[in-house]
Amino acid sequence: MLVIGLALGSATALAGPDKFGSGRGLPPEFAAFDKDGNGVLSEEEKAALKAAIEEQRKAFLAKYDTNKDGVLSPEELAVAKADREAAELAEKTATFAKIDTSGDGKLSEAELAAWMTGASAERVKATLTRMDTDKDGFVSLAEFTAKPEGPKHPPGGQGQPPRPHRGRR
Ligand SMILES: [Ca+2]
Ligand SMILES: [Ca+2]
Ligand SMILES: [Ca+2]
Repeated sequence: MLVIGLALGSATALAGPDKFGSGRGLPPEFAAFDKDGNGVLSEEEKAALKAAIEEQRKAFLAKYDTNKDGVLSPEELAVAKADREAAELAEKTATFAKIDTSGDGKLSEAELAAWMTGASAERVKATLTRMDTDKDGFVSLAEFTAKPEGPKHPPGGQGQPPRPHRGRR
């Protein structure tokens, strides 16, 4: 699930700062290919990563290119997108349940603080404020799973295939 995992990475980027900034220069998806663990991918490691991405791309195509013409039509892409969104939602819902230790279906500041280990009180507050769109002081599941309206994915419709990577080459 490398390609999709990369896309998911951003969606779950708020899944705890403890997983990030651990001094490693590579995101976990890439670090897996950093065999000697020096934080840089050698040509050989890059080739392995590329091969894995190509594998993923092929698997992705095989799965969603339902009419087997080698191209993902807007309709086929829509299916892929729906699948990915469902997976994202499932993942976010699972994360939400983990954070909601009281099990009341909403995240309090204290629960967020417990989850964001090492984050300052300001940062916790800022995170809460950012997600708490109805301003009731808690993050509901709907708020937690809401899609941030970002300019990252301009509504295309030109039938472009999704980029498996974000700006890395
Ligand atoms: Ca097709
Ligand atoms: Ca709670
Ligand atoms: Ca709220």
